[in-house]
Amino acid sequence: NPVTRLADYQPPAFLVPDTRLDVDLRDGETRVTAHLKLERNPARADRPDELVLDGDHLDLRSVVLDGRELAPGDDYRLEGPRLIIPGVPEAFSLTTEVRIEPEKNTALEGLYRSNGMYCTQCEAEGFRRITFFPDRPDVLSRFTTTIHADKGAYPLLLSNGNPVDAGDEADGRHFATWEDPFPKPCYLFALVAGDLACLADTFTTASGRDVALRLYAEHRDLDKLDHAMDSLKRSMAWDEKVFGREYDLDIFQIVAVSHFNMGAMENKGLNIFNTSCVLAHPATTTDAGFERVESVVAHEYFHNWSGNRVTCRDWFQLSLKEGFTVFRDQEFSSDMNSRAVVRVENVDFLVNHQFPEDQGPMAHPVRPAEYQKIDNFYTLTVYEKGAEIVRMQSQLLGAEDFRRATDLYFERFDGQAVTCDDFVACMEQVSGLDLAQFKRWYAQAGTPVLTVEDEYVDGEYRLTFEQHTPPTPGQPDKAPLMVPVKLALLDGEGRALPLDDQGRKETVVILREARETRAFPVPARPTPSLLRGFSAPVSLRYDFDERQLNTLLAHDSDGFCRWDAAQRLYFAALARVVDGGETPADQVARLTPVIEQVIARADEDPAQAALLLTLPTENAVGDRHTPLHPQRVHAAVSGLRATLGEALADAWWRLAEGLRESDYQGDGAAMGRRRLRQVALGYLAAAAGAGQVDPEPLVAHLSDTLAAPTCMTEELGALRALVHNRLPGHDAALKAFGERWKDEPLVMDQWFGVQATVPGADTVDRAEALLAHPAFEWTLPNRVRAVIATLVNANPSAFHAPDGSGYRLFARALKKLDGINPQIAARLANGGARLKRLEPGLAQQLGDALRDLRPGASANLAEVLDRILD
Ligand code: B3K
Ligand code: ZN
Repeated sequence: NPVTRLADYQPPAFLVPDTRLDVDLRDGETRVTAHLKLERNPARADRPDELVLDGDHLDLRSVVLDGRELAPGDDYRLEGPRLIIPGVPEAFSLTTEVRIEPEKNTALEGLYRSNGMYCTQCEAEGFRRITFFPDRPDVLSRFTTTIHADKGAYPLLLSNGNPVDAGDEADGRHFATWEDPFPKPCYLFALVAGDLACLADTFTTASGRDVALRLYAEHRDLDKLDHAMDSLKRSMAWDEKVFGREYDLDIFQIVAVSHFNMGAMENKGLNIFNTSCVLAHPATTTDAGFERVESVVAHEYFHNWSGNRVTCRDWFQLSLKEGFTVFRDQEFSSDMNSRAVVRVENVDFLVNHQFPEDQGPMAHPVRPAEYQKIDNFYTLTVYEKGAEIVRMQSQLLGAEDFRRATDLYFERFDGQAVTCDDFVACMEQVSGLDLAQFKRWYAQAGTPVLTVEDEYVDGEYRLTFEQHTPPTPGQPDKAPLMVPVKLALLDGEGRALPLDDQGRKETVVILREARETRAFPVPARPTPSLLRGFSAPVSLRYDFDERQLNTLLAHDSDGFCRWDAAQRLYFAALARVVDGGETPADQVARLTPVIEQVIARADEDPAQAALLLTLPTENAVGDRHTPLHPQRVHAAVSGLRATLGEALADAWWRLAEGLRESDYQGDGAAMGRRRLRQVALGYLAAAAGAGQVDPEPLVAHLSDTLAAPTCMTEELGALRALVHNRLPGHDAALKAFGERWKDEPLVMDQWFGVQATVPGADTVDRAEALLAHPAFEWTLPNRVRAVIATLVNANPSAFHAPDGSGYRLFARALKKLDGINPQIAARLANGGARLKRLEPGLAQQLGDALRDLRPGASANLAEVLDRILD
């Protein structure tokens, strides 16, 4: 695979101020004519006289330069996927005509078909599958797009910008022309042709302009668009208020498509969404689904400024738009919901998904220095750790200066393609801070470990911080980072102590050295509340004793620290079972008082209580034990859940009954209550499944819920409890559910997912059967994720089946998918990243299965396999 390096960046040789596209859609034969205005880029001193355009899967029919048709071989040549025209003038026009086959495009990149509609996905390098073009984010062009198609089959023709012309053509065909006044890189191009239903609304911007809002989906899904519309309007208002960003076109459109490689795409004025991230209805969508729609709608909308108006110079800068936009959507969700709960959810996700990435073979900096396939770098590191880096800057500057800095950033770089350095420079200019050392966060991979030790002498509490970032692939040595550590000190009653003369009870220590000590004059040895709000994305090591953790859990005003204390108590209990030879029952006496206390206060914030009562996942526990014995970890976690289910059965029943709703409510408080109820039911079901309590009353309760559910959260929760714990009647319930929802693909994804996550090695056989189910489609990424990705990533006791059958299924699926959709195959392959941590017998089997895939693997898949295996 060829490697692209940040150090080799050169500005483009030619600019494309204007692009006119003519797309003639005909089933089996689509023609794309591109009229480009090109001119030499003055920023390129070496003045190359060859024009090089990217192209992929294009059948080139003609090339016309300044009105003269060029001859293949003499006037231009095709070199691999590129079109090369030597000896071009300073400024010229170029028209190319190509044929493409969207119907055969299962990679879902470029122009393709999904359920009878045409749509596009161009980021990162998909535009080259539509026409020849300098397919790089620093070439910004003004696009005018004309689409022609059969009017009956495709009454709706959409592209970026504003509609400027439309009309009928011969043979029952029609056309529409769209003009986007904002110069943009081609990765933001989009086109849709289909027969879709529309939900329309308007939004009046702060300056009084009316924007038409249109959401499109298949006709049967028209009733599932209200939540997305509501989320969109709230996003638009929020971005005006919080970031001063107003929408800029007269129309904003979102189209839902069922075949989509990821969540959604921020194409200028025409976002395209995976149906799973836009459709929502209480009967078919869980509360988590509603939250996801809200945040993804916001995220893509926010890109209009952070990504589109100001875009990336090159793909190494991806986090410039993604990290910043994730930060923006997290802040939006915090303002729309409970800030403390959203913060814990975001940290939980980062720590349990991004940290493992940063500690494994795929570790890379937030701004990578090189890649083989950029598709493989749309990672949790670029997105989530990137968001934490922006968050730290926002905290270092404070709210006011941060806003001034983002204003400066948007103003200074509007219409430009820029770098992460440009972003940080705005922070520095406004605040006067020197962020040179801080910028190591962008360049250095790996999770920093922050070890804290303390002593109390002569009325002084001394904290010593030691930071160390372990080596990652290609980066053996790390330099100290700038680490903001927000902290408080709690007294015996859990009250925060004054830390200085002004009586402040919270402070931020900014670490710069490998080892530093800070002293605080306090009357007695306190309990430290460290890394409040998760002020830096580090792994904190401090030897908390159980009494301190109980104090933090009971009294800390910081939501993250409370949750972290609970997690530490659970991890410690599980470690005593996994490695210490104790049993789950041995943990009950220590954990039940803690849990009872959380339950007693659950009314205050049921959603937060649900988070505090949730045990760590098997993956999270497994990542703390080397070598990894997945079955041992599974036995410990499921054993503890069942044991706590039994020991606290009365309390769980009180919650489950007390929180049961008679009518559906969609507000946040109701969602919090449902969430806590599901946690309670989960404990009871685990106990019933393990035979530790009589299953009969619970089965009756769950069956009642399934017979008349108030919403999908309740219905799916009841199904999962029955099926995962193999309770009486689980098969019949699955069957009934599958029958009831067979025409709702997104619900069927859940149905597949529930079955693929039944704990136990025999689920591999079950998964094989699911792959043979008539509703399983290899070309539908949501379905592939529902069965295979959930098995691999969320069901360790099945994936790591002792006989290696999980690994063989994994390898077979990767091979099959690689021929259909290499991006999806490569993403799924990351599920093998724990290989080196596995106990030797399993590591051998997984390695053997993956090594067999290397010959003939796509560039996407090969890059991931190489990292995992080498
Ligand atoms: N920018 C897109 C992701 C594109 C992924 C291309 N493989 C969605 C988002 O982050 O908003
Ligand atoms: Zn994004």
